[in-house]
Amino acid sequence: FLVAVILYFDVYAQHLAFFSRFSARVGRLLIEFTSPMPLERVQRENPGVLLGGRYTPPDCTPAQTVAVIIPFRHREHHLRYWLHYLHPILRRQRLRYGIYVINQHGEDTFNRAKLLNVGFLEALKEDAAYDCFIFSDVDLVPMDDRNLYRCGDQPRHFAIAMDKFGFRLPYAGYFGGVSGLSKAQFLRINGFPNEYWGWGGEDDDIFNRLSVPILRISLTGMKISRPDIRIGRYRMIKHDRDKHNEPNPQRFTKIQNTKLTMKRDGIGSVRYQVLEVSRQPLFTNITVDIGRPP
Ligand code: UDH
Ligand code: NGS
Repeated sequence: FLVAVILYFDVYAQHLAFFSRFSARVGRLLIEFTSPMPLERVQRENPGVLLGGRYTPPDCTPAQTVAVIIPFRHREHHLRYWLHYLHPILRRQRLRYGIYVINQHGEDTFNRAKLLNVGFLEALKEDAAYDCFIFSDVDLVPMDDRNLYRCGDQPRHFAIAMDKFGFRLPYAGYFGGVSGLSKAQFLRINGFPNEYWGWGGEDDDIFNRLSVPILRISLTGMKISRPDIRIGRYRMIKHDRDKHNEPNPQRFTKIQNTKLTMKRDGIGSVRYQVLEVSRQPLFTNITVDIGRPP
């Protein structure tokens, strides 16, 4: 009997060890962007990911369904690295998730926050079960898989220690790069602004939305939650400034007025036209006409 018990635990331990090789989180990761990354390789290495970039863990029932939203135009090269690194991380984190690349059509001025609003609505059209939204730039890869891509009681800022800022927060109110809000948190601030055309300020506007008291009743603003500074580390893929995403000269005045503008400018007022939804093996690509600055 004793032998049988010992044998049983031995087999069980081997089983665990076998599984953990594929699925346990590992902590710090080695991230580099030098070797070429063909999409076929990324597909081959992620056979568990379903069409459209959907994944459900086979061995547990996650509490949340996470939509990862990526604002995008002309960054195919970055997207391949992002998919290569993020799919295995999200899988190890046992998430039920989908990846949505929101591709701005045409060559008019880029508008990151408006694309994120579109991503929120379009992901929900794909699957009404999404209750957590992670908004990620295409060029940011976490260096530690303990930085969990899920939502909590408070809005979450994930990219707090980027290599380009010396692995520190550049300023206390920084909310750029990668952030996450539950559906309820997102709706409570009327989503993101649609009126920031070009580079800069839209993330500060989102920070203001989260931080100011809402309406005049004493609803205090929400409090941003962040991971430990040793865990929220990121590598950014180096790149030059994109065309048609010049610094927006209006951004400094606009972020002074968030409290006034957020009621009329947000998820409730976003206008756009979806041109194509294409379910790729590792992500869903949504090409959208979001118009141009007035
Ligand atoms: N994005 C695109 N295409 C564009 C512009 C932006 O996909 O043409 C997306 C992409 O997800 C990117 C995000 O929007 O990660 C944020 O834009 P960004 O990468 O331009 O912002 P960042 O602050 O860089 O990272 C600003 C230019 C820095 C130039 C530095 C030159 N050494
Ligand atoms: C601030 C910008 C933010 C931007 C941050 C980091 O100054 O939108 O720098 O920029 N705010 C304004 O311009 C009002 S970065 O160093 O990543 O290019 O996210």
